[in-house]
Amino acid sequence: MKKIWWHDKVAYQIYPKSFCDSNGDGIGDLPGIISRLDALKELGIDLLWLSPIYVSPLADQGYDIADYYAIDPRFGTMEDMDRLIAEGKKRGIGIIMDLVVNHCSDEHEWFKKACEDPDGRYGKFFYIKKIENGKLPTNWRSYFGGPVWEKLPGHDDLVYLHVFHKKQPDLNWENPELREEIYKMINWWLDKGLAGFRIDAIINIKKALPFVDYPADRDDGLSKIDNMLHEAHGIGDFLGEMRDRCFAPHNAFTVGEVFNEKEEDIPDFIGVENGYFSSMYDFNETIFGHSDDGWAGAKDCLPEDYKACVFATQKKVGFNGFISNIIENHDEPRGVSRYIPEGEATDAAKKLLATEYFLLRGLPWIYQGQELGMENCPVSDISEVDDISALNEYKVALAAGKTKAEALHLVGKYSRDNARTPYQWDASANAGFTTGKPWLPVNPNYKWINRKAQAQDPDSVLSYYKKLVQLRKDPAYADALIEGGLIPYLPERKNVMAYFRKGESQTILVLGNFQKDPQDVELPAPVKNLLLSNLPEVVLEGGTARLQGYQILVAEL
Ligand code: TEU
Ligand code: CA
Repeated sequence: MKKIWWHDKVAYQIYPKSFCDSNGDGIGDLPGIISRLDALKELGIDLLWLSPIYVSPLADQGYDIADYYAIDPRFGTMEDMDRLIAEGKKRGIGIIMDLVVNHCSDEHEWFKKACEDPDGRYGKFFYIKKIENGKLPTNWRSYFGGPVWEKLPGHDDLVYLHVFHKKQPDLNWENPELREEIYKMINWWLDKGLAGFRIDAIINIKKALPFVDYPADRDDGLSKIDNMLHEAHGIGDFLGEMRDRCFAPHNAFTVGEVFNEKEEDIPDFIGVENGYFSSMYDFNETIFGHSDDGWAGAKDCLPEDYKACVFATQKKVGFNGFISNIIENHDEPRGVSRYIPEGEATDAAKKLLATEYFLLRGLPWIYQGQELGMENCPVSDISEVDDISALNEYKVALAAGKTKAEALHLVGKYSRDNARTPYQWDASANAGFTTGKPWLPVNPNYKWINRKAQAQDPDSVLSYYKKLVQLRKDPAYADALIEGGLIPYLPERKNVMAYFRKGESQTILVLGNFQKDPQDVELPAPVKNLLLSNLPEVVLEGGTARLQGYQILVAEL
């Protein structure tokens, strides 16, 4: 198979606002990131995705862009950005930016001009409709709650579409003039030396036409966006055009944030030959347990559920491309707090989870702080919560009959703030993130979960991640661990999560006991070479692995 340059890489996501603050204003920034590049290189990072840092009112923390060609002063300057790209290149780290083109900010000049002249060129960059007989054009529900239609400022008879926040008006991708503006911007950034893009919420750019209502799924009479997306066809026309006009000519790496994909589309999305994107994220375990009733109806993702979700994606994708594997990102709670049963998130369990996802077939992504085993942050009052999605879900939970305490517990469990508390660098004030007042409080556990303490501890979660990265990058095992296939082993065994990585001439077994109680597991073949374990003692007796609680081993057979 043709070797693809990024297949043996390791990727990392930074949420700039919470990573490292260089000037004491409590907000992470580009100079702060540059100052920490050596730490990322030491971890073994090759690709670095930054969540948005463009000019923005931060209504959705930067996913509401008011100027695609400028860096928001709170994060730094374009010179800082150019320096980051250059310093990254020196260290062999490619910089990936966030491409947010399903919508822009209502403070973007395009939208301001649309308000001045809804029938003019810029009015056609958006979905602006007349209110007929006092009824909104459709009954779709925004991802952040409420109707997707908002009065167009200055026009009582007109509304505009926003599938996310009302400060995020959707861009009309049916309009070729809008698409030309988007492609021009993408190419401008790629010409500056970016390695590529993570592509935000991209499945939403193709709406089912004509706009109609869908069956209400709650007593607010609204219908979740997924119901409309299910009827939307033809997104490939836009994605193929964007690839051909922008990504392919620059040989750019792209990874799609794709929810609600249609299974038959996957070969077109990330097929090795000419997919619309280089890769896309596996969100199967991320969306497990979601309910039409919001967080009030959500189900926990237990080890057996996690295993089933991960293996289902591996089976679905197979050799049809190279999926991107995560346990968390800036939109999700911390992985170790979500996929390890409550109260059992020991270092051993965190290392087991790390091993299980990191050695899957695909590109592994580490989200900032995940390499330290950072955990969810307790919430004692709704006034502490920043995340607009969590604030909406709190209201939905109350409306569903939950008490304030129950609704707050759900926020603590699922809020995106869990991933957005400042990076825990050391045990000094504010975990070394800032000398000022952090924009979001630091998790109080920074005193014992922090990078400085772990860097000096050979048994720390951080030291273990470094071993995982080194193993995955060891050319001796690339045959199995990079291009090899994945075959589940004993999938029916409760709380055993095990799989083969099978190359042309090499087989590696990943064998994990995903529970706190010990259990014996028969080995499929003699162990030729024990490559890694998360516990110091590995007991293999006559073809049986006697695994302790949350013990995992990686062995060449
Ligand atoms: O998220 C897209 C998205 O649909 C899901 O992440 C989810 O619906 C959302 O996080 C609400 O919980 C992307 C970005 O990752 C997210 O941070 C932005 O809020 C969103 O798009 C809008 O740009
Ligand atoms: Ca700052």
